[in-house]
Amino acid sequence: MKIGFLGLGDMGQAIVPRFIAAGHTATGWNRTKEKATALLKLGMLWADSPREAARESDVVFSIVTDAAAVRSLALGEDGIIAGLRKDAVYLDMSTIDPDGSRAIAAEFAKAGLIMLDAPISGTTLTVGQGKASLMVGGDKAAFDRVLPILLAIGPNVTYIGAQGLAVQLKVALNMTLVIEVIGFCEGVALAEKGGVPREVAVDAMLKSVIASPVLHYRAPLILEGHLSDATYGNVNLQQKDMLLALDLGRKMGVPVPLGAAANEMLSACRGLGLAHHDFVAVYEVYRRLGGMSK
Ligand code: NA7
Repeated sequence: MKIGFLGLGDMGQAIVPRFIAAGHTATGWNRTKEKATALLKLGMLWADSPREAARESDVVFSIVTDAAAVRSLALGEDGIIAGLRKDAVYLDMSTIDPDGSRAIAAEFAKAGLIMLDAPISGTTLTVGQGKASLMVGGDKAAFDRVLPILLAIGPNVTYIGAQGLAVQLKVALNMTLVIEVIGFCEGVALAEKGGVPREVAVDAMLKSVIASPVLHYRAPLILEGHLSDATYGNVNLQQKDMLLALDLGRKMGVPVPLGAAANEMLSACRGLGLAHHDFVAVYEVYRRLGGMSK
């Protein structure tokens, strides 16, 4: 199949090679062209605009930072909407607010075109391992048509329901993930201040019932300390999703007190100049609050 791919940030760069490896033809575009260099060497073709990428494609994906970015590349003058064929399908994989996603999909529907919300849960690491999971909302028949292509990303593809419900779920999932990891940081800090070496605390906790995939792959970053360059999701990106969750909770009348507390810890990371580190930098915040020396 011919695939158009817009947004070659960390996630896009991890996903496109999976399509190429599965034998699809990928045509990519990114606002900053330099980021495409490695993918072009892998065989990805370049398009000069989202419209051009969409024109020749059977399926078009985007994955960019926020709703404003999705709007600009989907609905702009040279956007996907200007190039997408009626028999093609557009899937946005970004984590954005459900209403914003539905509003963009409504513009496609008005033009007789199909857009699905298809956020991905995973990191560059889990995408590379084929372990990321995809949630899809919108037209079920279109979902059934693109399912074989989605399986190139990973085996866990779930149809969630109507337009916007997949991003609704994704925001809830990311909030849960952040609370879980920050809870782990809090527990390790408590053990460490009491005299348990950090490695021993982390090792024992990962052998206990609280262990989970996300704790397993982030725990090494906690052991290295916040100065590690590795990042699966920096503080700014995670806080974007926490703010989406807090906003949804407020609008719908669903209290999310643990989400609010976790979000405050992300603000503390930013205040300490740790915004571009993986959000396990929260561990460093606990260490400083708890009076632990380096
Ligand atoms: P990155 O690595 O920060 O990449 C962000 C991407 O979004 C990158 O391709 C950016 O282009 C692009 N971007 C950001 N703003 C715009 C605008 N205004 N117009 C066009 N393109 C834009 O993020 P990830 O890949 O980790 O995550 C992307 C999404 O998936 C996000 O919603 C996560 O929550 C999940 P650039 O290279 O800066 O020109």
